[in-house]
Amino acid sequence: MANIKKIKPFEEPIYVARPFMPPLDEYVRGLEEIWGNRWLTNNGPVLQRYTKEMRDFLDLENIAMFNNGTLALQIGLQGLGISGEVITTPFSFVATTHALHWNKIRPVFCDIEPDHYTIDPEKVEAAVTPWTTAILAVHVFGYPCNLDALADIARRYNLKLIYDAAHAFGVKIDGKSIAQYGDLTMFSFHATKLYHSLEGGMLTFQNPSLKTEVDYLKNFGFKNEVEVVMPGTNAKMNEMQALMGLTMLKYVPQLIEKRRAITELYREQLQSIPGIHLPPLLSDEIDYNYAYFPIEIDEQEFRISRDQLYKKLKEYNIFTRRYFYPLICDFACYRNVPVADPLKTARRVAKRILTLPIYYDLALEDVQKLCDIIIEMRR
Ligand code: T4K
Repeated sequence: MANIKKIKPFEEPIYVARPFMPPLDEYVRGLEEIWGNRWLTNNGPVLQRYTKEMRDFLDLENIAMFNNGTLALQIGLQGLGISGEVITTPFSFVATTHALHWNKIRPVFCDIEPDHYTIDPEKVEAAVTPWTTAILAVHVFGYPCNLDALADIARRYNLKLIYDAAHAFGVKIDGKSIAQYGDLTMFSFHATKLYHSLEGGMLTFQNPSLKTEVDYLKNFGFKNEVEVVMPGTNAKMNEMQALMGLTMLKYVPQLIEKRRAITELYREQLQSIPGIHLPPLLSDEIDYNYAYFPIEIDEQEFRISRDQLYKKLKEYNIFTRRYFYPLICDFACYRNVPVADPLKTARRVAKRILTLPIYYDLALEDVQKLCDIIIEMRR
């Protein structure tokens, strides 16, 4: 660590994520319309326009919008009538498992693959029991799950296949949106995501009859003014959220392109540093969205631990995150869930993972400086 003090800390904090803000005048123009028509929520005109544009964007008919991704997933599970046990990953944001819990479904945690941290299909198959009704897999960091293998298991055991694609907006496989895979997919449009609607969520699904069900569920179960057909909740997207989502949509290619440039610079600078392990490049058929930039720190080789690096970076005003540590199964509320699998890979990754800052407004010079700081720390 000889020269480390030569590099000055960043003057402004560098966070792991920062929302892209579209030109204010574009949002204000939309706000003027909302002010004028005094329609703020409950399937207003902006949401209707947004939903239509999103359908075109994804080339997908069956979509439903929500006020956040967590409620979208909860409602999706309920709409599909999932019960009993669901096989899922412990290496995700805790909301993935919470959505099961709120539906009184037992999570069955199984291990992940070492390269891109998605659920390991072999472990999924080994975890199937007579009570299993579905697989809830996560395209973690936007890395697509092993779609074919999971679809094959789901078909053979007659399970529903549900994807938490909170990180995967904009990802395509063979030119087709990742939204088109599985029975049901949830996206998060939270402020920290590459594309956002302030907060927001979306479900995409194969079976068109699910649309009516989830629309009832997100609006208290109302069928019309006088009929409530199920005990729904309130998970509607409001007009300000819809306006942000609508305003942002045309910027998606530009947002992804900037993140690609940041990712390339990180890779170029960090790939040969002993003790830093980068996920392998994705195969050619995948158009990635560069949602996150995770690295793994091997304490022996890097000479300081992941946690020491995380702390030291803060001294430089750099706020990385240990997504996803602790594993979900290690949080107090899930610690008593029986885990048959030792979760060897997930446990190793959770100890070593660090996600570095990546967002549209992050200057490449700052990425370079950040890499210099990391590299100097090993010396
Ligand atoms: N499934 C998965 C796999 C998910 O990752 C998530 C959410 C969900 C489901 C649930 O979707 P939602 O219900 O949220 O739509 C953040 C986000 O709040 C959460 O949406 C996200 N995953 C998770 C991975 O990250 P925290 O607790 O780490 O957020 P926070 O507030 O510490 O923000 C991180 C950094 O972002 C801050 O250090 C600064 C920056 N930031 C944050 C906000 C909110 C800003 O610059 N501006 C902001 O407005 O969870």
